[in-house]
Amino acid sequence: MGNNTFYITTPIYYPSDKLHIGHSYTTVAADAIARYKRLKGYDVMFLTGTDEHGQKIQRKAEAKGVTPKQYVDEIVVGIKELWKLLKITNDKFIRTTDKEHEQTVQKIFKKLYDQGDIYKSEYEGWYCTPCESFWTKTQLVDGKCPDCGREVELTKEESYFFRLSKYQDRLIKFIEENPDFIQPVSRQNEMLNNFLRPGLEDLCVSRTTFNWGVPVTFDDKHVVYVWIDALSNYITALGYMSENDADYKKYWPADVHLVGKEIVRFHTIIWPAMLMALGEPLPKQVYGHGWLLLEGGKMSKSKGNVVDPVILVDKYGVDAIRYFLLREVPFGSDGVFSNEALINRINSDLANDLGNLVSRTVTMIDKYFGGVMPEERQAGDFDEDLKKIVLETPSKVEELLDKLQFSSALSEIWKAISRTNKYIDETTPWKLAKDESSKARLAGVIYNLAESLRIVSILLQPFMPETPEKIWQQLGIEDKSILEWENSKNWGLYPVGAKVNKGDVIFPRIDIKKEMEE
Ligand code: ME8
Repeated sequence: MGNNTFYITTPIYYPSDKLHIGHSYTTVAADAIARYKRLKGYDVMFLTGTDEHGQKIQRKAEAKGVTPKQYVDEIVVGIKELWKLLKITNDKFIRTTDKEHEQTVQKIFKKLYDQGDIYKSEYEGWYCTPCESFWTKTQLVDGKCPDCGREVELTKEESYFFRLSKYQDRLIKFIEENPDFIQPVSRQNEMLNNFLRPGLEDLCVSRTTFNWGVPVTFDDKHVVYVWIDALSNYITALGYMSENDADYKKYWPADVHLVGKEIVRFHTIIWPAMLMALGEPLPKQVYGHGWLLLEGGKMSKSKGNVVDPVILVDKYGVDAIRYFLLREVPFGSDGVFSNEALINRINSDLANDLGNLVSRTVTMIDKYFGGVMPEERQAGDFDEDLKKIVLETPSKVEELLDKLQFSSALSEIWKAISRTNKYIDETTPWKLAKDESSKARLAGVIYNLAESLRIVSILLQPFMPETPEKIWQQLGIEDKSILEWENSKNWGLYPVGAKVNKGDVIFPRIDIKKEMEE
């Protein structure tokens, strides 16, 4: 483990259906952090992937008349295309059907069995024969199968169990001693009070009622059931327990596992207990973000009330979608996704505030100075205040991004953009342009606008993969060294003599009335 490495993961998604905007939310957030850390000079490992085993996928495949592998292969192609469309810069993509992953899961299972952390017993549950599903008593609806509403029978099935209960005290101690481990803090209290302190039961980790899973090597009527298979991805992807474990040595423990709030429990109880049993270090942080809701309900693949990210990106562009996802809702909280809110954000923040600033600045250099930033310029009122606000922004953005506060970080950047727009109103360059003797002051004003945009564009890079480049192109910045992250903290690097390129509007306004009617 080097000091300069940074390992970030998303959950591995179920390829049971096409992914929706909720999955994109986690992945875009992880991507923004990965990009930010790379800009800061870290050696980043960013992992995402798919969780492909289990009865649900086996059934879906049967219904479609294909093998489970054929079924997931097709969905995974679409998922990879989606990440490409959203400009996701993951370094690896793990599939739980990868041979290396399956082999390592088998080794992990065997090791835990050999050392007594996994044992064979009986799983007692309520069985729905037509659905071939086990349910716990609390899952039943009016004593019937929650899926099909038919009668269930109390049945016993031979299963392997993981000794989760053995790790309870160590887990409580670890969480209490490491307050950063579970974030936001509210989720830490929830884990301690609702799950850990009341007591943990051992966990059923194998099944015999379906076979689409990783076989248990020493008892092949069993397949490894869900969480041991899924959670292990974070280390199997790095070559854990394999000959080529250089990445494991380099990047583990993970700096942050980003997950939705509904799976915080698995990541902060089962996963650390597994790692304790394996004698491996625990991840530094599990961050459980909130849900994107749709008209009061959670999006779900099966409900069909999904928002298709492919359609949204085609319509509004990748940067607008990424901006909206990261800006609209504070990361730890739930928030509502609506087309109307999306269009409002695009029009007010992107088209108005940012887009207008770019086009006004470039237009003025074009119109008043023949497209070339002149050398002679004069300082004046409002300059120092503008400079102060803009130069305060980079460290605020860093502090907030380090805490995964995307929305507040963007809001700080927009404060700098608004301050710059206000500076135009204060300095009235159109008036200065009328008087030849104010030419140097006019140049000073416009220079400050360009400089402010240079700084803002550097800071936008983690969030928006396309816009900064467009701004640099229009401002005629060729020397990339002035665009390095650290140079967002230095004022005065926009080059004299830069030749601007007046281009297309970077964010066209959207006619909300027309859009909502479609
Ligand atoms: O749970 N709002 O996979 P999954 C915000 N395979 N985030 C959302 C969301 C929404 N409406 N809907 C989904 C699994 N997500 C397991 C994980 S990890 C070892 C195994 C995001 O396909 C969020 O990150 O159901 C959530 O945790 C994840 O997708 C669930 O994806």
